[in-house]
Amino acid sequence: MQDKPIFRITKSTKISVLSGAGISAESGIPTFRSADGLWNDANLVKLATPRGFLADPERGWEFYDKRRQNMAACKPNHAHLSLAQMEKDGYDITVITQNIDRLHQRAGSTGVIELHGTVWELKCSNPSCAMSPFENHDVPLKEKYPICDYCHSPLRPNVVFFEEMLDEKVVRAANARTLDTDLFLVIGTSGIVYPAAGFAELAKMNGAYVVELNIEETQLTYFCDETRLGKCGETLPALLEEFTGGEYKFISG
Ligand code: BV8
Repeated sequence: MQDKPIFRITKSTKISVLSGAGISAESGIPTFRSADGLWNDANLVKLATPRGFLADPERGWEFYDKRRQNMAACKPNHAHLSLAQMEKDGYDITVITQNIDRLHQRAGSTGVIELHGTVWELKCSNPSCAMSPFENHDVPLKEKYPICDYCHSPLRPNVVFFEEMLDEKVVRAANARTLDTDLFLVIGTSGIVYPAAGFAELAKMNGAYVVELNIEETQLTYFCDETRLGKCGETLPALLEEFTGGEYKFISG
């Protein structure tokens, strides 16, 4: 049987990545839906909704402060680093991430599209307050739960909670890039959360070659051109070397 022709990456290939919690798993950040996943605890899911967080901001901040402490202690792994090196080596690559940990940026990727915001920015929970989101890297947080200096409402992490719309500009940027992509890599996501998972479907419908990297099959597997099972810290550098015909060599530093 004729082997499937390998996809060939050149410097003009437009590569986009949709990453999920699985890309940060080897860095030590827990995923959401595995056996010990965060979202198995319904009380925690509630805290990741606007109503749930505001009903108990102290509990909400306890949850997010703990995650910030965990993320601060973690480092980018070979999956994040191999994407950042690809960019440094002059390939046209854009990361669209569901993650809020900023490990892609810490690895050196730029122009990362953060679909769900980031836990390293705070914003006022009062939608009509003039205060804009700001960086905050206090680990642990200085107060039990921080209050807005302008309107004294509780501050919250600048992440997209469940039942919240994603930022329109962010969705437009992700859409535009997905529609201008030759190779779409779906890395470490269960493909359950929308609209994020929809970008993989859109890429496929738009004719991109879609490769899924995961440790198990997901609900996106059926339409992917390839699914490569294994830890993405290993499978991703290998795939990039294979698809560039060895032009690109991941240097683990
Ligand atoms: C929206 C930020 C319109 C916060 C997150 C009913 C009511 C309300 C809404 C809905 C509803 N039904 C559906 C919806 C829409 C909802 C949704 O999709 N729900 C799902 C659960 C069904 N979406 C929304 O609410 C979105 N907004 O739709 O607005 C609206 C408005 C009002 C009312 C209705 C709709 C907003 C979604 C954003 C939510 N915020 N996070 C925080 O993190 O605290 S979502 C959360 O899930 C994270 O961002 C996470 O990234 C994301 C997706 O999860 P994954 O990244 O895929 O992680 P997961 O653990 O699931 O999978 C990890 C994968 O990695 C696994 O496959 C595993 O096998 C693999 N893996 C593990 N290790 C490795 C690996 N792979 C490779 N290598 C390894 N080493």
